[in-house]
Amino acid sequence: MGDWLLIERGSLAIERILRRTSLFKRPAPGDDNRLQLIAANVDTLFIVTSCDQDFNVARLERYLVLAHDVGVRPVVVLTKADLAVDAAAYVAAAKALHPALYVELVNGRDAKSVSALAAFCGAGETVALVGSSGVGKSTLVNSLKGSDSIATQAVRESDGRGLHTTTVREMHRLGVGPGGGGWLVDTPGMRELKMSEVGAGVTEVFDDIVEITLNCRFTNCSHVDEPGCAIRAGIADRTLDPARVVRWRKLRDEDVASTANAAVQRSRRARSSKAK
Ligand SMILES: Nc1nc2c(ncn2[C@@H]2O[C@H](COP(=O)(O)OP(=O)(O)OP(=O)(O)O)[C@@H](O)[C@H]2O)c(=O)[nH]1
Ligand SMILES: [Mg+2]
Ligand SMILES: [Zn+2]
Repeated sequence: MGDWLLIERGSLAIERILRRTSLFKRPAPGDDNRLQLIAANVDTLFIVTSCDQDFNVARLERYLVLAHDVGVRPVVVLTKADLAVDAAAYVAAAKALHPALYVELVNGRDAKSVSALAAFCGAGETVALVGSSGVGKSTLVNSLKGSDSIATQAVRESDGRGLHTTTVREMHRLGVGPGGGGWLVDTPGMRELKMSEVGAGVTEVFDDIVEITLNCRFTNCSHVDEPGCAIRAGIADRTLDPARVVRWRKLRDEDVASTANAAVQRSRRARSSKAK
């Protein structure tokens, strides 16, 4: 599949061999600090979530961090608009994540409804679809292709979760014609999305908060109990959303910890390969 990769290896050096316009990676599920490459050369990331219990601001922010970190344009695609009582509320919550964020509300089963997404899928464009199982990624691909060749499956009735219908990453070519010619990468629903070495992405997604920290009296302010903390002042005068600050700190701390951990593992591996 040409440039398209799914690699799971013990060595992080792979990242340096690949020269891609963009490269998604994440810590592989499990605790051994390996990286899993998700997709390369992606122009646009459709972050797919449904207008129901799948919708989760903290998880969306994680995907946004990934997209910003690799320099891919993120688009939040809200599916199952036809089933939602108040779809506009989901749109508003998604738009609040970042001022410049594209948010599209669709009924993924309806070709007309997804036509706004075709603008991102023109000739030479590659779009990867990510999100939980059952949110309708494969359904979107079918509707954009104008076919029903890709398997989809109803979500479990008891809790609305998907059944992991798509099990491997697959590339699909959109028909040539207006709004066609692009490539779609359908991916299996992700169970967890850990973050490592995405500090730049965290800074971009939370650029407003990072800017405010520049006004803290101490450059190493932890924003907990220091005097002259601009973050706490912002929370106090309600210009900052405390929940968003908490999510920022959590992502930043997670990134710092796992990045340090990955660096240690990398040098350990380098030393042991030299010793051989
Ligand atoms: N009513 C409605 N149903 C939808 C919509 N989008 C998807 N579905 C249904 O949701 C179910 C799951 O859709 P899939 O496309 O298989 O979901 P997926 O994200 O590809 O799931 P995995 O392959 O498991 O990751 C199917 O029964 C779809 O028909 C939508 O916008 N509205
Ligand atoms: Mg699927
Ligand atoms: Zn502070």
